[in-house]
Amino acid sequence: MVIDSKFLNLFIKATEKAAIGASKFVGKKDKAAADKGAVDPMRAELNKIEMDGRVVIGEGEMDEAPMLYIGEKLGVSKDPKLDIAVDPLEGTKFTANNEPNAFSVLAVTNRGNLLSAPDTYMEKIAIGDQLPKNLLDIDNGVEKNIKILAEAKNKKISDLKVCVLKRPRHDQIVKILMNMSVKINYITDGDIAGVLSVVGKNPKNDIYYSTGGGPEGVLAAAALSCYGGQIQGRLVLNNEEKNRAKKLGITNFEQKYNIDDMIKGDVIFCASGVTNGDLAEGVQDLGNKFKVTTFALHKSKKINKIFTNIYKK
Ligand code: VTB
Repeated sequence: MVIDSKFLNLFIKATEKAAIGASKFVGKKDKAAADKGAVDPMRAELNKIEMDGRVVIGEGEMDEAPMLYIGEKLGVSKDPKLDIAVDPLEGTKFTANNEPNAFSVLAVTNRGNLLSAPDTYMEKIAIGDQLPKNLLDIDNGVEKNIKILAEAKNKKISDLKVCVLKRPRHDQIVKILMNMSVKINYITDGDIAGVLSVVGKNPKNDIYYSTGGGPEGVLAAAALSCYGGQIQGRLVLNNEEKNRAKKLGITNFEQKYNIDDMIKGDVIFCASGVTNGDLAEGVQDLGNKFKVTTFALHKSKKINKIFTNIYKK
């Protein structure tokens, strides 16, 4: 079942209003205020949409308002039944410090087609399109995965570019990559854009290889699925998080999720820039109005486009 194209503009409006809300806090060194600045307008817009919407990926679980929490119902109609993944502000740090790559993002599928995962860490490897299905496996380890990828892409290992989230927890991955003379492109935050750097016209990277947020993993998977890219993820859960995962129906805590396990069927994905970034330009304050830019995908309609909209203040 496809998602009606009339919804695309409505969801774009939700991320654009969120981006405007967050943009008021750019450079203000207040991550929490910036996040709330995005959440409130996103919720208000989503609640206007004629749908029976349900948050399956959010910033918290069960009634954790003011965040858009997992299980929250959105919209004003009984149909269509849609599942929504939200990250009202991806890059709270970027926003607080006025750095590039902050954006407001969401993904939408029909009911039951998006993995509902708790807000925990997720190990992730992501690669682009035109590659054999389920080519890589987290349990292969870094060295084997890199060798398999080089062979599948018919590239020299030293020509492969790997995107890594700069964190001490990745020291071992980095050590192996360096020993193999692979090129490493670090990001300091924002691994939705990191994962998406493996697809597009001239992909910046051949693979993303790091542990970041689980919600960000599912959101990135939604976008990747529109390109034919691949991702494999595994949640990283402590005991308390295992209980939270259980409540969302997850029983196998070691499960490796391939892209088809995270996302099925039609997808709408919208990312509106707060600050300038790889996916979209940031919000521009034009005095009496805002100019907002959104990178949007609608899988079934083959839409992959940058939208620009003006909002009166
Ligand atoms: C991850 C990543 C996000 O924050 O959640 C990261 O997926 C937090 O990681 O894209 P640490 O706890 O190691 O700081 C982002 O980079 C930005 O929200």
